[in-house]
Amino acid sequence: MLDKIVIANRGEIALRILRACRELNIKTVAVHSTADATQKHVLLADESVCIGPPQSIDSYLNMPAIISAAEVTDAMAIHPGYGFLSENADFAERVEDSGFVFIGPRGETIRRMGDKVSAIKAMKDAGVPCVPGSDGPLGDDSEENFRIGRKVGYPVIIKASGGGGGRGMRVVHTEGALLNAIALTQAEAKAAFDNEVVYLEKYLEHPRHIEFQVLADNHGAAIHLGERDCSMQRRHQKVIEEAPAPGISEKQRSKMGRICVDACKSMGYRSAGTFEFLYEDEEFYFIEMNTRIQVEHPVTEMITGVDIVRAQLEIAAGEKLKYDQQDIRISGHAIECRINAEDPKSFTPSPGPIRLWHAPGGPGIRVDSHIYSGYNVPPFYDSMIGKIIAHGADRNTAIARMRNALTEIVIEGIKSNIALHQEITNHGAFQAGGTDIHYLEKRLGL
Ligand code: MV4
Repeated sequence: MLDKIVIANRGEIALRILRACRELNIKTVAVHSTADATQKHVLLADESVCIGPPQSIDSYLNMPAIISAAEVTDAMAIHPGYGFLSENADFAERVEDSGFVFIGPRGETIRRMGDKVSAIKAMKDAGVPCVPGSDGPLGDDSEENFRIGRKVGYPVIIKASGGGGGRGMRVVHTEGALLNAIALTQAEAKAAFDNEVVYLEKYLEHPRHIEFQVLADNHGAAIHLGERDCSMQRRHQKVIEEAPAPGISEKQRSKMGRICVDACKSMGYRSAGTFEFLYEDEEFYFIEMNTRIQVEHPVTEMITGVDIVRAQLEIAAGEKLKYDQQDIRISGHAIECRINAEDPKSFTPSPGPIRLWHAPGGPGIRVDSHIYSGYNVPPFYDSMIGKIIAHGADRNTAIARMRNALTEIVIEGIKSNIALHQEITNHGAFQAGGTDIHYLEKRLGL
């Protein structure tokens, strides 16, 4: 096993990684900014190293500072969590070139999946269903681009290959708007990602966002842990996730899961990963792959009993997967509400001191949060301060437990989105299940 690792993140995921390490008797090094010295995981870690001032660019994104912290503490590996450097291929390579294990896929895999054109090509070659489209970069031949647009059929969407997660995309409704949209998206992509490559897809108007969780070891084994529905979102920020996805049959799950597992094997994938799909009219269309642990991993843990962070650590230590696909059984239903320190009306961040915090509890309730009474939410980072996860034998039980949990929470000193979660979970459309990616923004009147 790994003897000591650096946790190169903050907040609830840093605490989640620390807890997995303690279970496995792995020593922990917390690296933190000057604003984060009193974070719960910093206080609990075996060692801590301050890596810089509050701004992420100077601390959590500072590669030499993080690698130096691993060197001075004699750690063996670095866990990047999510966000920050987690999907930075150069960082993964620099970590491994410095003699440490990067707890995630190989740098080369991160790079291939980070470039959306090459990710889609790899998936198509591996037999994963993709959105009909240009099957590669758009060139500067207008007639050829018109031909692609006509073949795919309007509306279409132009996406930057260097984008992802909702950045660098433009919907085109008519042929007359195509060339201008391509030129604009190329210019924005060049400025934002220093990569002007764009591609075209059929624009799906009312899809759901359903993603499959996979685990792959360094010995050629791979399994899937079923899917999550992440359609409840606002401005590309997920608000509620759940597993399994309402209305997906065991037959569809095992078919899509097998396709993802085969794709992992064909590209030599390693560690935890997620295949993101749009789901419309009973069909799945691959859009992106995430090569990191995700915020919403707990809903999958609750319905499978698999500790995904522990599995990442075991895989990084060179161990074989502890489960075959036949060992994975989906049990019940889990829902996660992301708790943000934000204004309930304007959604602007609401940092500041948490005067009082009472966590919810009871059967099937899990709280992944680093906050405590007296903790100060710094203004420099993401406003998510924790996640409530409710598990139950069926979806209605999970919803009932979540609604109870939301009424139990006491949080004073900062504003939060608890009331929004109550509104959503009390509403018939959510209770029926299967709302699309536009549902929440429409309800909020955006
Ligand atoms: C799409 C799409 C419709 N059709 N692609 C946005 C984030 C990025 N991961 C991909 N996105 C989309 N790609 C085609 N061909 C609609 C979206 C989209 C979306 C996807 C998932 C979750 C929320 C979303 C919100 C708006 C648009």
